[in-house]
Amino acid sequence: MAKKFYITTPIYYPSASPHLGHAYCTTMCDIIARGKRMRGFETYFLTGTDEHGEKIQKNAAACGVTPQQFVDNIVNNKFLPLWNAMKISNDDFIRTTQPRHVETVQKIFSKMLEKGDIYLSSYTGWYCVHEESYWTETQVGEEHLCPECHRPVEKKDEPAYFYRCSKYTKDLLKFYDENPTFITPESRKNEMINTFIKPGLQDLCVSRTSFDWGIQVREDPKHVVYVWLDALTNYITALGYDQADDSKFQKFWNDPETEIVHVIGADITRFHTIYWPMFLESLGLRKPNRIFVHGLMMMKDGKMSKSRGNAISAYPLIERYGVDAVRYYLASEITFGQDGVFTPEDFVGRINMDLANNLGNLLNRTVSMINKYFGGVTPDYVGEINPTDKELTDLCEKTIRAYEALNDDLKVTEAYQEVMNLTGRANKYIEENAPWALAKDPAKIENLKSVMAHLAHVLYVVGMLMKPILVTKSDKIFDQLGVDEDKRVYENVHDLHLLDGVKVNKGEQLFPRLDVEAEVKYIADMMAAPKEKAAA
Ligand code: ME8
Repeated sequence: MAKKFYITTPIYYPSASPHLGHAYCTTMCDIIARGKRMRGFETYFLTGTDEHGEKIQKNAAACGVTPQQFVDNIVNNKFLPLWNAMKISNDDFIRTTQPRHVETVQKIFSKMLEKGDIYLSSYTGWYCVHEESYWTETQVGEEHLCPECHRPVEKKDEPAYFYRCSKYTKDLLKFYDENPTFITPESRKNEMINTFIKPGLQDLCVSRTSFDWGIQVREDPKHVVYVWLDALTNYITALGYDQADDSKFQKFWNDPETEIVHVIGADITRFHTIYWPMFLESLGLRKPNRIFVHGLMMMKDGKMSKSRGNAISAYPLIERYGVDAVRYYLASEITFGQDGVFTPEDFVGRINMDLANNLGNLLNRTVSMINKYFGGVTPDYVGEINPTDKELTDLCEKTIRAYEALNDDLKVTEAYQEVMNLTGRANKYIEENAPWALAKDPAKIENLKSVMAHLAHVLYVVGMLMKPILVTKSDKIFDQLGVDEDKRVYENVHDLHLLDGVKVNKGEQLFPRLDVEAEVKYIADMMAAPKEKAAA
């Protein structure tokens, strides 16, 4: 039976257009999902938008439209077209204003209420609209600033429902201990324990009465459900939890064999690693296998964010350099799990070095030589003839194994680095064997054939392993190698004879080399252009 895999992105706030940071997270999840599907895992990939809350209500009011009109506009005109342009292969798109979600959140709230995990009390404290979070007197300090985003907070005093965190704190710590990879990287776990759990976790305020753009509490309609309780549950409501057809929920959540991964940014670790496991415990449901915390994409002047107005969009980059190049840059330049800084120099340099020089060149040289020396027909693979033939075939197998293991461990950047290393080794193999010299010596014809067969095999392997990133260019590699559509399958990476006697087709440069100075200037100008700023 196929192994099952469920992966999710955060559901983003549709308060403004998504920027390259959002595109980063969604693209990484897409690369992981495509990789798993390609390798035969039964995969479900979810993304969506988090549409309730005071921030959205205020943004909509500022634009003179209803909150629903506001979010519809941003989702339909900004998010969905971007995911389309980035070739995101999500299986579903959840919007928290959809009835399937709203009704299920109401049921979830009722269950928690019935169980005594949620109780009515009143809240007096400091509230940050931007973070949709309450803070204590100590946390906001004398200046009354939000400890998270440093904006001024507002004093609030309202009746509110609370979630009884105290009931589950001990279980949570036990769960962390028993599941050491639940929070990755591990440093994030220590941060959560030391900053939030050890000082004593307060019960969480899970309803609001000061605005109404949210999911109504059925039992007490002047309350709306706190946006984070609403949002986190998307991971199960989208699968049909507690709905008439819950077959996806049974398959991708309830089955203990399914691997469940939530990928999030560091800014929302607390909600996913502390409250979400507790909510699941309340519902008697299993927890995800992993909360993978990726780093933030920064600009030279700090975190890229909508409200700072320093965010850049993925669109102009896709238009000029193509979706494959942008996806490759995102996956390779920033080690998954660490922060990274976007600079035009790194962007152009990365594409030139890896895609144009390393991969593009290997394809170009190989196809040209098969044309020149063998009339365009790839010679049969006949075993190891040249001194480094075996090393190269062994490296192919080793790369495939490392690629699978690293990807399964979510070390995505490292996995694709292995593929680039193989590509680099193949370019070196050309230099070592100097086919142009072999071609001059009729006694070396078998050596020359072997070099071409080996190179074609490496290119097939590289094309296949890169497919989750190079969503259009991998097929161009296969086109140039002459691989039939039905032979473009993952299992064939081990088949050394796949390309025996196959006719190659010389095509265009896979990734034309970029003029560094001109392109760096182009991107820098684009970054300097005035940008849409979030109303929040
Ligand atoms: O927090 N670099 O939504 P959000 C990398 N609705 N990733 C970034 C980024 C950056 N500069 N900026 C944002 C919310 N992200 C909630 C989530 S989930 C149940 C609810 C990514 O629109 C990153 O993954 O503020 C971050 O966690 C997410 O966008 C936050 O998106």
